Amino acid sequence: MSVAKNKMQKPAAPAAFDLPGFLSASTASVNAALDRFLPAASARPATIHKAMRYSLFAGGKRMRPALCLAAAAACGGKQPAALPLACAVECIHTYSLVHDDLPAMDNDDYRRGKLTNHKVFGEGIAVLAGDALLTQAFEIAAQCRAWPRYSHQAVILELARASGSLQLIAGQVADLEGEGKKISASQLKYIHERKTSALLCCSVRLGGMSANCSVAQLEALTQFGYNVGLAFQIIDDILDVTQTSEQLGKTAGKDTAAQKATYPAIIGLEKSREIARDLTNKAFSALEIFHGRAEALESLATYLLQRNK
Ligand code: GRG
Repeated sequence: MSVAKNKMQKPAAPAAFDLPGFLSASTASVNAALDRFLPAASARPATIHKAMRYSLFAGGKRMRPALCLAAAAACGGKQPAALPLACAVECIHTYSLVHDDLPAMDNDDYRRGKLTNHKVFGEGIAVLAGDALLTQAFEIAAQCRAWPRYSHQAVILELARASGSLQLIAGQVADLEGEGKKISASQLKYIHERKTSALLCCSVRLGGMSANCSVAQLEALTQFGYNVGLAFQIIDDILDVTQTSEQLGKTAGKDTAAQKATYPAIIGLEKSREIARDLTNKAFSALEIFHGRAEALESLATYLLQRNK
């Protein structure tokens, strides 16, 4: 038998998932939808709408919307149903970055490779732009359709809980209060779970809800989101000490300068990488219930572990 014939007889290997294609398509859809949902830059008062759009369209990686759309796909959902929720999560994420960059918080000059919101529009407008983005998120989410298993109330509750004083804000408070102090690994985990993992987890859960997912699928997405979210923050901590400001599009080395507790500072770089890998493996295991239909989620988890910005 010739070599050529042998090759032809081999069963075709499943085509590798095209993550760059998925990411560029999801980013384009999310950007177009955000543009439709947000008031025009010229709408009065123009300053606030320009400021909201400035940070929202500054070139973020759009990972939370991608996770939301990928989760919807794993549950057999259609993109148009998930899109408002993907946009809502990105508005909340952007609000948190605008406020985190303020002088009263992390006091940063660069974000997403551009001057921070308050550097361009002033502190007062930056506070208001963050407030307006947070409110916008709920306005957008309220426009999604309801599903047999998930009402509007369930969707709004999901967003409110992830961004409220027991999750995102709790993480930020603990982060602020921990600056300059020696904190334990378990306190650091508390911060990471709330500051980062809660919104990532919310993103995949909302994606599942938009596909009217089963209770078991929602639980699997919760496990996936929690573990990927923690891994994401550990990688963020690692990048802060291993990458340059140019590579990150934000000031590198900020955590060390602010004497912030991070995984590399507490347990070292290698151990931090190992934990991020273990968490990603746990996230993969959670996807077994989807029997190969969660390719986009799997691919995103690998990408988030290996990213360099
Ligand atoms: C102000 C309530 C409030 C919360 C702020 C977002 C945040 C909490 C702090 C910013 C610093 C930080 C390390 C946050 C953890 C989440 C995180 C890693 C944000 C950066 O997310 P990316 O990398 O950013 O997805 P882009 O710009 O790509 O969207």
